[in-house]
Amino acid sequence: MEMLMTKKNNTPKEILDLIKSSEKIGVISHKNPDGDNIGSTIATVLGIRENLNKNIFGIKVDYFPKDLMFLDTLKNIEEIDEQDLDLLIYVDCGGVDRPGDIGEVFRKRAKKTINIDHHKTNEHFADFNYVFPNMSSTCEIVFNLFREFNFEISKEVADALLVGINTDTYRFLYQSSGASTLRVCAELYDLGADKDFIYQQLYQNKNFEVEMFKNKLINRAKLFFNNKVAIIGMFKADFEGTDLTMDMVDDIVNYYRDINGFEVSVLFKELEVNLFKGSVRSKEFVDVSKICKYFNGGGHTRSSGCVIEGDFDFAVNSFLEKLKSEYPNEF
Ligand SMILES: [Mn+2]
Repeated sequence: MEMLMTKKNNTPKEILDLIKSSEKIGVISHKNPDGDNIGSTIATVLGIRENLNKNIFGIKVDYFPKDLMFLDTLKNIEEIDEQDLDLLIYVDCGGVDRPGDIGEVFRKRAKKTINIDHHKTNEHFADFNYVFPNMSSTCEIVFNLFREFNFEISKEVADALLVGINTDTYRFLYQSSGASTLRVCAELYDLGADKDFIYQQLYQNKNFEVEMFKNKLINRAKLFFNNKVAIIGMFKADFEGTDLTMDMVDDIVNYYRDINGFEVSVLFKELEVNLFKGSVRSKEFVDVSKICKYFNGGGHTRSSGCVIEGDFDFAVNSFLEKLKSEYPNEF
Protein backbone atom coordinates (compact mmCIF):
# COMPACT_ATOMS: atom_id res chain seq x y z
CA MET A 1 0.00 0.00 0.00
CA GLU A 2 2.74 2.37 1.02
CA MET A 3 4.58 1.67 -2.27
CA LEU A 4 1.48 2.37 -4.33
CA MET A 5 0.91 5.63 -2.53
CA THR A 6 4.42 6.88 -3.26
CA LYS A 7 3.95 6.12 -6.98
CA LYS A 8 0.90 8.37 -7.28
CA ASN A 9 1.04 11.33 -9.63
CA ASN A 10 0.08 14.84 -8.63
CA THR A 11 -2.70 16.54 -10.57
CA PRO A 12 -2.02 19.20 -13.22
CA LYS A 13 -3.72 21.71 -10.92
CA GLU A 14 -1.42 20.89 -7.99
CA ILE A 15 1.57 21.25 -10.28
CA LEU A 16 0.34 24.52 -11.77
CA ASP A 17 -0.37 25.95 -8.28
CA LEU A 18 3.15 25.08 -7.16
CA ILE A 19 4.63 26.74 -10.25
CA LYS A 20 2.45 29.83 -9.75
CA SER A 21 3.52 30.15 -6.12
CA SER A 22 7.23 30.00 -7.09
CA GLU A 23 9.20 32.98 -8.37
CA LYS A 24 12.66 31.69 -9.18
CA ILE A 25 12.53 28.39 -11.06
CA GLY A 26 15.24 26.17 -12.54
CA VAL A 27 14.66 23.41 -15.09
CA ILE A 28 17.16 20.58 -15.25
CA SER A 29 17.60 17.35 -17.17
CA HIS A 30 20.00 14.46 -17.68
CA LYS A 31 23.58 14.23 -18.87
CA ASN A 32 24.30 12.62 -22.26
CA PRO A 33 21.58 14.84 -23.72
CA ASP A 34 19.20 13.95 -26.54
CA GLY A 35 16.33 15.57 -28.42
CA ASP A 36 13.70 14.77 -25.82
CA ASN A 37 15.48 16.11 -22.77
CA ILE A 38 16.75 19.21 -24.56
CA GLY A 39 13.34 19.78 -26.19
CA SER A 40 11.40 19.34 -22.96
CA THR A 41 13.78 21.63 -21.05
CA ILE A 42 13.43 24.42 -23.63
CA ALA A 43 9.64 23.98 -23.84
CA THR A 44 9.21 24.01 -20.06
CA VAL A 45 11.32 27.14 -19.67
CA LEU A 46 9.65 29.06 -22.50
CA GLY A 47 6.10 27.84 -21.86
CA ILE A 48 6.16 28.88 -18.20
CA ARG A 49 7.99 32.15 -18.91
CA GLU A 50 5.64 33.16 -21.73
CA ASN A 51 2.43 32.25 -19.88
CA LEU A 52 3.21 33.02 -16.25
CA ASN A 53 6.02 35.56 -16.56
CA LYS A 54 8.32 33.75 -14.10
CA ASN A 55 12.07 34.07 -13.60
CA ILE A 56 12.79 30.64 -15.07
CA PHE A 57 15.91 29.22 -16.72
CA GLY A 58 17.30 25.94 -18.01
CA ILE A 59 20.39 24.68 -16.17
CA LYS A 60 23.09 23.25 -18.42
CA VAL A 61 24.61 20.02 -17.10
CA ASP A 62 26.41 18.74 -20.21
CA TYR A 63 27.41 19.57 -23.79
CA PHE A 64 24.80 20.27 -26.50
CA PRO A 65 24.50 17.58 -29.20
CA LYS A 66 25.76 18.81 -32.59
CA ASP A 67 22.59 17.82 -34.41
CA LEU A 68 20.50 20.08 -32.14
CA MET A 69 22.63 23.20 -32.54
CA PHE A 70 20.15 24.51 -35.12
CA LEU A 71 17.69 25.32 -32.30
CA ASP A 72 18.37 28.95 -31.36
CA THR A 73 16.20 28.43 -28.28
CA LEU A 74 19.12 26.37 -26.89
CA LYS A 75 20.31 29.66 -25.40
CA ASN A 76 17.66 29.16 -22.72
CA ILE A 77 19.79 26.37 -21.24
CA GLU A 78 22.77 28.05 -19.59
CA GLU A 79 25.62 27.49 -17.21
CA ILE A 80 24.09 28.93 -14.04
CA ASP A 81 25.90 29.88 -10.83
CA GLU A 82 24.88 27.95 -7.75
CA GLN A 83 21.93 29.72 -6.09
CA ASP A 84 18.73 29.27 -4.08
CA LEU A 85 15.60 28.33 -6.03
CA ASP A 86 11.93 28.31 -5.12
CA LEU A 87 11.43 25.38 -7.46
CA LEU A 88 13.54 22.91 -9.41
CA ILE A 89 11.77 21.06 -12.25
CA TYR A 90 13.31 17.81 -13.48
CA VAL A 91 12.35 16.78 -17.01
CA ASP A 92 13.11 13.41 -18.65
CA CYS A 93 15.08 12.16 -15.63
CA GLY A 94 14.50 8.52 -14.70
CA GLY A 95 16.32 9.14 -11.41
CA VAL A 96 17.27 12.09 -9.20
CA ASP A 97 20.96 11.49 -9.96
CA ARG A 98 20.60 11.78 -13.76
CA PRO A 99 21.69 15.47 -13.94
CA GLY A 100 24.93 14.61 -12.12
CA ASP A 101 26.74 16.79 -9.59
CA ILE A 102 25.24 20.08 -10.80
CA GLY A 103 21.79 18.64 -10.17
CA GLU A 104 22.70 17.81 -6.57
CA VAL A 105 23.98 21.34 -5.96
CA PHE A 106 20.72 22.91 -7.14
CA ARG A 107 18.48 20.29 -5.50
CA LYS A 108 19.97 21.09 -2.09
CA ARG A 109 19.15 24.75 -2.59
CA ALA A 110 15.64 24.28 -4.00
CA LYS A 111 12.58 24.66 -1.76
CA LYS A 112 10.50 22.26 -3.86
CA THR A 113 10.99 19.84 -6.75
CA ILE A 114 8.81 18.56 -9.61
CA ASN A 115 9.57 15.45 -11.67
CA ILE A 116 8.07 15.21 -15.19
CA ASP A 117 9.12 12.03 -16.95
CA HIS A 118 8.30 8.89 -18.95
CA HIS A 119 11.00 6.45 -17.81
CA LYS A 120 9.68 3.13 -16.59
CA THR A 121 12.26 2.98 -13.82
CA ASN A 122 11.28 6.40 -12.40
CA GLU A 123 10.73 6.18 -8.65
CA HIS A 124 8.83 9.43 -8.11
CA PHE A 125 11.77 11.07 -6.40
CA ALA A 126 10.44 14.65 -6.25
CA ASP A 127 8.00 16.52 -4.01
CA PHE A 128 5.55 16.61 -6.91
CA ASN A 129 5.56 13.94 -9.61
CA TYR A 130 4.05 13.64 -13.08
CA VAL A 131 5.29 10.37 -14.58
CA PHE A 132 3.73 8.41 -17.45
CA PRO A 133 5.87 5.41 -18.43
CA ASN A 134 3.69 4.60 -21.44
CA MET A 135 4.11 8.00 -23.03
CA SER A 136 6.31 8.32 -26.10
CA SER A 137 8.42 11.13 -24.70
CA THR A 138 8.69 13.73 -21.99
CA CYS A 139 7.83 16.29 -24.67
CA GLU A 140 4.44 14.64 -25.25
CA ILE A 141 3.76 14.84 -21.49
CA VAL A 142 4.82 18.50 -21.37
CA PHE A 143 2.46 19.28 -24.27
CA ASN A 144 -0.46 17.58 -22.49
CA LEU A 145 0.37 19.37 -19.27
CA PHE A 146 0.45 22.75 -21.03
CA ARG A 147 -2.99 21.97 -22.51
CA GLU A 148 -4.23 21.18 -18.97
CA PHE A 149 -2.77 24.52 -17.84
CA ASN A 150 -4.57 26.29 -20.72
CA PHE A 151 -1.24 27.70 -21.86
CA GLU A 152 -0.73 29.44 -25.16
CA ILE A 153 1.87 27.42 -27.07
CA SER A 154 4.24 29.53 -29.16
CA LYS A 155 6.02 28.44 -32.34
CA GLU A 156 9.30 28.16 -30.39
CA VAL A 157 7.71 25.83 -27.85
CA ALA A 158 6.06 23.79 -30.64
CA ASP A 159 9.42 23.42 -32.42
CA ALA A 160 11.18 22.20 -29.28
CA LEU A 161 8.40 19.70 -28.49
CA LEU A 162 8.37 18.35 -32.05
CA VAL A 163 12.13 17.72 -31.92
CA GLY A 164 11.74 15.74 -28.69
CA ILE A 165 8.77 13.66 -29.80
CA ASN A 166 10.18 12.86 -33.23
CA THR A 167 13.60 11.79 -31.96
CA ASP A 168 12.41 9.85 -28.89
CA THR A 169 9.92 7.83 -30.96
CA TYR A 170 12.61 7.10 -33.58
CA ARG A 171 10.37 8.92 -36.08
CA PHE A 172 7.13 7.40 -34.70
CA LEU A 173 8.42 3.82 -34.93
CA TYR A 174 8.46 2.73 -31.29
CA GLN A 175 5.49 1.01 -29.66
CA SER A 176 5.05 3.88 -27.20
CA SER A 177 4.30 6.16 -30.14
CA GLY A 178 0.53 5.92 -30.57
CA ALA A 179 -2.42 7.72 -32.10
CA SER A 180 -2.27 10.32 -29.34
CA THR A 181 1.36 11.01 -30.21
CA LEU A 182 0.42 11.72 -33.81
CA ARG A 183 -2.47 13.92 -32.71
CA VAL A 184 -0.11 15.94 -30.56
CA CYS A 185 2.24 16.35 -33.54
CA ALA A 186 -0.65 17.38 -35.77
CA GLU A 187 -1.43 20.12 -33.24
CA LEU A 188 2.23 21.13 -33.17
CA TYR A 189 2.18 21.47 -36.97
CA ASP A 190 -0.94 23.65 -36.64
CA LEU A 191 0.84 25.75 -34.02
CA GLY A 192 3.51 26.55 -36.58
CA ALA A 193 6.24 24.02 -35.84
CA ASP A 194 8.68 24.17 -38.74
CA LYS A 195 8.58 20.44 -39.53
CA ASP A 196 10.40 20.49 -42.88
CA PHE A 197 13.30 22.50 -41.51
CA ILE A 198 13.46 20.43 -38.31
CA TYR A 199 13.39 17.04 -40.06
CA GLN A 200 16.00 18.12 -42.56
CA GLN A 201 18.27 19.39 -39.80
CA LEU A 202 17.79 16.22 -37.74
CA TYR A 203 18.02 13.58 -40.45
CA GLN A 204 19.41 14.93 -43.70
CA ASN A 205 22.33 16.93 -42.50
CA LYS A 206 24.84 14.14 -41.91
CA ASN A 207 28.55 14.70 -42.00
CA PHE A 208 30.61 12.55 -44.38
CA GLU A 209 33.57 12.04 -42.05
CA VAL A 210 31.28 11.06 -39.19
CA GLU A 211 29.38 8.54 -41.31
CA MET A 212 32.58 6.87 -42.53
CA PHE A 213 33.79 6.64 -38.95
CA LYS A 214 30.49 5.03 -37.93
CA ASN A 215 30.88 2.44 -40.67
CA LYS A 216 34.23 1.43 -39.22
CA LEU A 217 32.72 0.88 -35.76
CA ILE A 218 29.71 -0.95 -37.16
CA ASN A 219 31.95 -3.31 -39.10
CA ARG A 220 33.86 -4.46 -36.06
CA ALA A 221 30.79 -5.35 -33.95
CA LYS A 222 30.86 -8.63 -32.09
CA LEU A 223 27.87 -10.83 -32.87
CA PHE A 224 26.43 -13.47 -30.53
CA PHE A 225 23.72 -16.14 -30.25
CA ASN A 226 23.42 -16.75 -34.00
CA ASN A 227 23.25 -13.06 -34.87
CA LYS A 228 20.55 -12.15 -32.38
CA VAL A 229 22.79 -9.86 -30.32
CA ALA A 230 25.35 -7.32 -31.52
CA ILE A 231 27.80 -5.47 -29.29
CA ILE A 232 29.95 -2.58 -30.44
CA GLY A 233 32.83 -1.26 -28.34
CA MET A 234 33.87 2.36 -28.68
CA PHE A 235 37.16 3.40 -27.06
CA LYS A 236 38.84 6.69 -26.32
CA ALA A 237 41.73 5.59 -28.53
CA ASP A 238 39.37 5.43 -31.54
CA PHE A 239 39.02 9.19 -31.38
CA GLU A 240 42.67 10.15 -31.07
CA GLY A 241 43.75 12.29 -33.98
CA THR A 242 40.14 13.04 -35.03
CA ASP A 243 37.84 16.00 -34.35
CA LEU A 244 35.04 13.59 -33.53
CA THR A 245 33.43 12.90 -30.17
CA MET A 246 31.49 9.89 -28.94
CA ASP A 247 28.15 11.68 -28.91
CA MET A 248 28.41 12.28 -32.67
CA VAL A 249 28.33 8.58 -33.46
CA ASP A 250 26.36 6.94 -30.67
CA ASP A 251 23.27 6.38 -32.81
CA ILE A 252 25.09 3.37 -34.29
CA VAL A 253 23.55 1.49 -31.38
CA ASN A 254 20.39 1.23 -33.49
CA TYR A 255 22.11 -0.28 -36.52
CA TYR A 256 22.00 -4.01 -35.73
CA ARG A 257 18.67 -3.84 -33.89
CA ASP A 258 17.12 -2.82 -37.19
CA ILE A 259 18.46 -5.85 -39.07
CA ASN A 260 16.27 -8.93 -39.50
CA GLY A 261 16.90 -11.54 -36.80
CA PHE A 262 18.66 -9.26 -34.34
CA GLU A 263 16.87 -8.67 -31.03
CA VAL A 264 19.40 -6.76 -28.95
CA SER A 265 22.10 -4.27 -29.82
CA VAL A 266 24.54 -2.69 -27.41
CA LEU A 267 27.07 0.10 -27.64
CA PHE A 268 29.69 0.11 -24.91
CA LYS A 269 31.43 3.49 -24.64
CA GLU A 270 34.66 3.67 -22.73
CA LEU A 271 34.18 6.55 -20.26
CA GLU A 272 37.53 5.91 -18.61
CA VAL A 273 39.83 2.93 -18.22
CA ASN A 274 37.71 -0.01 -17.06
CA LEU A 275 34.45 1.93 -17.03
CA PHE A 276 31.88 1.44 -19.77
CA LYS A 277 28.57 3.14 -20.39
CA GLY A 278 26.22 0.81 -22.24
CA SER A 279 23.41 1.97 -24.51
CA VAL A 280 21.06 -0.93 -25.09
CA ARG A 281 18.24 -1.44 -27.59
CA SER A 282 15.83 -4.30 -28.27
CA LYS A 283 13.20 -4.96 -30.91
CA GLU A 284 10.46 -7.37 -29.87
CA PHE A 285 10.66 -9.11 -26.52
CA VAL A 286 13.69 -8.27 -24.39
CA ASP A 287 12.95 -5.79 -21.60
CA VAL A 288 16.28 -3.98 -21.62
CA SER A 289 15.28 -1.73 -18.70
CA LYS A 290 15.33 -4.85 -16.49
CA ILE A 291 18.79 -5.90 -17.70
CA CYS A 292 20.12 -2.36 -17.32
CA LYS A 293 18.67 -1.92 -13.85
CA TYR A 294 20.86 -4.83 -12.77
CA PHE A 295 23.87 -2.84 -14.04
CA ASN A 296 23.09 0.44 -12.21
CA GLY A 297 20.98 1.88 -15.00
CA GLY A 298 17.49 1.78 -16.40
CA GLY A 299 15.20 3.44 -18.88
CA HIS A 300 12.58 2.03 -21.20
CA THR A 301 11.55 -1.46 -22.30
CA ARG A 302 13.23 -1.13 -25.72
CA SER A 303 15.87 1.49 -24.94
CA SER A 304 17.95 1.75 -21.79
CA GLY A 305 21.38 2.55 -20.42
CA CYS A 306 23.74 1.01 -17.89
CA VAL A 307 27.24 1.34 -16.46
CA ILE A 308 29.67 -1.57 -16.07
CA GLU A 309 33.01 -1.42 -14.27
CA GLY A 310 35.69 -3.65 -15.74
CA ASP A 311 37.43 -4.09 -19.08
CA PHE A 312 35.55 -4.45 -22.36
CA ASP A 313 35.54 -8.26 -22.34
CA PHE A 314 34.22 -8.24 -18.81
CA ALA A 315 31.43 -5.81 -19.75
CA VAL A 316 30.47 -7.95 -22.75
CA ASN A 317 30.53 -11.20 -20.83
CA SER A 318 28.59 -9.88 -17.82
CA PHE A 319 25.97 -8.41 -20.10
CA LEU A 320 25.55 -11.61 -22.11
CA GLU A 321 25.39 -13.70 -18.94
CA LYS A 322 22.64 -11.55 -17.46
CA LEU A 323 20.73 -11.56 -20.76
CA LYS A 324 20.93 -15.33 -20.99
CA SER A 325 19.86 -15.79 -17.37
CA GLU A 326 16.78 -13.59 -17.93
CA TYR A 327 15.85 -15.22 -21.26
CA PRO A 328 17.24 -18.79 -21.09
CA ASN A 329 15.01 -20.05 -23.89
CA GLU A 330 15.84 -17.29 -26.32
CA PHE A 331 19.64 -17.03 -26.15
MN1 LIG B 1 12.85 10.79 -23.21
